[in-house]
Amino acid sequence: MSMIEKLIEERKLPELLKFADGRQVTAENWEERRQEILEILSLEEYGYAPPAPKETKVVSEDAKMPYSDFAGKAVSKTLTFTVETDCGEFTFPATEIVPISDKPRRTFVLINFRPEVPDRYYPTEELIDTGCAVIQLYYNDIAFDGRDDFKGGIAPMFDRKKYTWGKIRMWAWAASRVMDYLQTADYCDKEHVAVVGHSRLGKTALVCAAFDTRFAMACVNNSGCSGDSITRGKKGERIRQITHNFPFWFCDNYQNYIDKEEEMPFEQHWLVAAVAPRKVALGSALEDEWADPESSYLSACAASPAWELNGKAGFVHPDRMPEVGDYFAEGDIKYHLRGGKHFLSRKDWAYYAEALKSI
Ligand code: GTR
Repeated sequence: MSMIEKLIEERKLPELLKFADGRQVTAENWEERRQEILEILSLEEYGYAPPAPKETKVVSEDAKMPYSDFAGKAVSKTLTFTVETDCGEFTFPATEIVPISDKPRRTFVLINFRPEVPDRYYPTEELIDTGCAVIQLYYNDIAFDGRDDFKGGIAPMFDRKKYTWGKIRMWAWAASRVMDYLQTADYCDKEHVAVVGHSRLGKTALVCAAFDTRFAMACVNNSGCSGDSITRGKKGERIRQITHNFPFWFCDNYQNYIDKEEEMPFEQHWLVAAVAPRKVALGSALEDEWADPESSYLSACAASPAWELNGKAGFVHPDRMPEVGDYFAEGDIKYHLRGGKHFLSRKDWAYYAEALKSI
């Protein structure tokens, strides 16, 4: 047994490639297993979301931006989207920065903490230089990231008895509405759209791509607890702390596993695997102990069989833990460990842009 296999075995993870009824998962029934995983994660962790609306309408476009057009290299626009909900219309904005080119642009959907462009998590000019478009939504425009008894944003637009979604799923759902729009956007290379987010929004990006197969890749930065990090044996943040500080990110059932991680009928590597056979790019930072880089890396290792099953490479990595500067990009799961703290840095973006251009 390899060193990594041993470390994974010590975590006593629930089986990824076995159905709840004990059947073995094969390449042929992987999609059925993927649906089962998504069902369990909806029931136990993130809650159920309403179905996609019939239409995501662009109701206004504002081409005026306070930052000009980035030396004439890109066109920027703020769009306003409207969707029909069970309680009337819900409207939210998003800002796109599209490099000027006559070819379709690979596109990032960035779920961000602030609406401004540029932003400290959005190095705009560097990204324009990669040739990729970015469309950014601001998470508080969808649902307020705080205790509001689900009274603001999209939350009260649906019956909570029916749809138990926590805010992570609400933000992810909105990113899927941006994807609805991208299906109609001339500039967008529809086969190469990635969803990207950092920290709580890294968790969101991973959830979004797991549920929405139109995304070719999820770029998941420092997502940690309830994101890409395996929960069993995890250091730093655990279910107790995250559900105490941010109960509204999840459905209520998740609280059943406070200090009972070993009883969870699921694990976070299942969420990573639910993106298979598409791509995932995971990013960790050495000093981000709260997220626990080791548990993210082992999660990538443990998720890999979902790709291997489909005859794909999965996660290609050496038989050791990662070191600062490592970037394992060969397989379908890409992973990097950079130095420094919890942040979505230019360095992380450089890896994600390289990954999106390579797929
Ligand atoms: C922390 C939270 C983490 C992470 C982070 C962030 O307070 O405990 O799970 O999501 O916030 O989003 O910056």
